[in-house]
Amino acid sequence: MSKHNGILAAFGALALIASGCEASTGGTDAAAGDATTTTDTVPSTDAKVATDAAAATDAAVAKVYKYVTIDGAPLKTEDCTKTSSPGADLDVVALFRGGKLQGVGKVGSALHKKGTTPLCEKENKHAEAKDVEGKLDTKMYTTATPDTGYFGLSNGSVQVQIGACTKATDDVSVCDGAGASVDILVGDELDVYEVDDTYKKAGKGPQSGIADDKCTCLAEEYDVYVHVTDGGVSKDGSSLGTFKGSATAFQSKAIKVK
Ligand SMILES: [Ca+2]
Repeated sequence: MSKHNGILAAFGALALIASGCEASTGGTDAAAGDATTTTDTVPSTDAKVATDAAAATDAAVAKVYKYVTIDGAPLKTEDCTKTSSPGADLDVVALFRGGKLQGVGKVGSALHKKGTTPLCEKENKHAEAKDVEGKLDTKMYTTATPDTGYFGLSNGSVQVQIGACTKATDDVSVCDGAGASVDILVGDELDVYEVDDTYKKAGKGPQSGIADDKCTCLAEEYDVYVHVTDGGVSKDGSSLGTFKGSATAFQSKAIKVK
């Protein structure tokens, strides 16, 4: 009996030793765990978000554009000798930021270049590039009185800067574009008012009512670019795409600067 107890006592001591080992092993585990936690502090690697901040640097590098060019070449409309159409008829180029009108074609800034193979020149009764400057001012008549206020682009191009409104307004039929030059930023919106079906009495937007409903006012295509330097379309410019208005989709005029 006592001999048996002695064996049990020996087993108990072994168990204590064993649990002591486990304890020390557990301690090691705990230490390792803490160490791992420290490693988790690798979020300091997340501090590489600072590297992401490089994205902020990218944003800072985003171009600040100074010019808009609207190009009718290559002419995307039908043969003008059949339609007597001198390509897109441009009334206004307007710049919006956050829904606020920043300006329109700057007075005195319009620069017209004819297409390399001019088309529709003799059919074009609206060859004054300055009609792209300033506020929406087209007038269309059903009588013998000539229309006024827009520029027939044909397959050439016209470059303008944006001029601030002398008096703050969000109305393109009021803003004069006679103020200081306005930069064009990524994310801004350019609205090109090409004389199309939206100019009818039943049209939409500020141009509604300018032309009689009998006016055919065909919507025509044009390419839009923004660029940093004078004439820099292909050097430091960004193509914003090809656009065309319509009687039912006025928003197609809203062009995002990228
Ligand atoms: Ca005009």
